[in-house]
Amino acid sequence: MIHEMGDKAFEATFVSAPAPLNPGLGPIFNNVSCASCHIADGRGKPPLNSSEPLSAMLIRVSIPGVASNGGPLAVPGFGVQLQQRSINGVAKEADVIINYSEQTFSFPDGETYSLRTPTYQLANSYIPLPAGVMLSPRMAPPVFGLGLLEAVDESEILKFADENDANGDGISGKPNYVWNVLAGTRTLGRFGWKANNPTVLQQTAGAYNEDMGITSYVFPAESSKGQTQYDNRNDDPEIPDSVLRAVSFYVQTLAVPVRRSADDATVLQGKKLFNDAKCGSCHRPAMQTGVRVDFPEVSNQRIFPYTDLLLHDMGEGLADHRPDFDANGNEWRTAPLWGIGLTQKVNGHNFYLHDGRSTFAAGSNFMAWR
Ligand code: HEC
Ligand code: HEC
Ligand SMILES: [Ca+2]
Ligand SMILES: [Ca+2]
Ligand SMILES: [Ca+2]
Repeated sequence: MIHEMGDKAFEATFVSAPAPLNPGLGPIFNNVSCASCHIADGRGKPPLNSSEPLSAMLIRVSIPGVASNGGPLAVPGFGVQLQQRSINGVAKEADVIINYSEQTFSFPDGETYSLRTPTYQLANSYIPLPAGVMLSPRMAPPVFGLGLLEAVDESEILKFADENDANGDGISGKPNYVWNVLAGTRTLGRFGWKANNPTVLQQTAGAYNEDMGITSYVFPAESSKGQTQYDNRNDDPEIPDSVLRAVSFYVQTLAVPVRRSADDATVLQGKKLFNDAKCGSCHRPAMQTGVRVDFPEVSNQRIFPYTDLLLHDMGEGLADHRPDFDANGNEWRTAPLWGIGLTQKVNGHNFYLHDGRSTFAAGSNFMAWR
């Protein structure tokens, strides 16, 4: 029941206030609904060239330094997220222009993949951007199975942490501790490409606030407050608590796709390669969820998310050079791999990683087994 209410709200398109249905969009925003970025509860698609507008992707911004909550330092006049769209009569913050240089590589079996290196530029900003602005491009990730990841006890996750590689296996997973708005302190981060968000509720409220310009009880101030775009409407919070809670519950209870073709020879070969390459030292196959008395749906289950929810240094190639709480500019959260083999089917593309730069051939052996 709440799940279905949340499902509808996840798809609801917001419009600028006043309006009879779903008002409050903006004044500045990235997109108009949750589902416009998390397409079919799956992932977004990056622009393919510099003339395609940003849609299911957003750019976090900050300047060097640390905010009082330990997080990124806001860019004066822009905050910590860039909104490249706005309602009528209001200035967007800036345009984002993406350019790619593309290189093709081959796997040992001859299958090819390409890696595109994107560069990002901001143009037409409504006021001049200060020097030294750091950009972190982020594509909308899939949103299923997150209630399960949220239910894993912190101690279970910290078991895999080995920040200084004390066990000498070359893998040094590190937890992120991030600002938890409702707790009023820093707690373990689990969500977002840098594990920069502690809970599904805060992630959801943050998405309404920054991505769509919709205020709620968790974030009651417009993201544009203090900027010239601010609308001064006395209408906050723009969604009732019940809607925020229902959407959060919807995301928490979205089931993971069932594993397919587990005995297929190609799949077994892929599994062997995955094990031989030690992918599982970051993409941990299994975890146990804790006991959540209030949330039996996700309690006490053995899950197979293929992540450790920790940060890893992925090198200069993938770096955004923008710290996010304890994550430095080279570090990213191990992306969960469950359900990833369905990306082509659900989203019609194979663009992976935080900025969607990587493409694998459709139906790649490498990916199909989960
Ligand atoms: C403009 C596109 C966009 C919109 C609109 C949007 N999201 Fe997201 N979502 C993202 C991006 C990008 C991330 C990754 C953020 C990060 O790394 O900080 C994300 C992350 C998430 C996550 C965490 C996923 C994970 O694996 O860690 C959840 C949950 C989520 N969004 C839910 C929502 C909900 C609910 C809404 C609507 C209220 C919404 N999003 C609207 C782009 C969007
Ligand atoms: C050192 C830890 C580590 C190891 C080892 C590792 N990964 Fe990852 N993997 C990551 C991180 C971190 C990301 C997210 C990087 C980003 O988005 O820029 C990621 C992302 C991915 C993605 C994209 C997921 C998505 O949702 O876009 C795939 C696919 C993947 N890894 C597969 C593998 C395979 C296959 C192996 C073994 C050959 C492997 N990884 C080994 C840490 C690791
Ligand atoms: Ca608004
Ligand atoms: Ca902003
Ligand atoms: Ca408002």
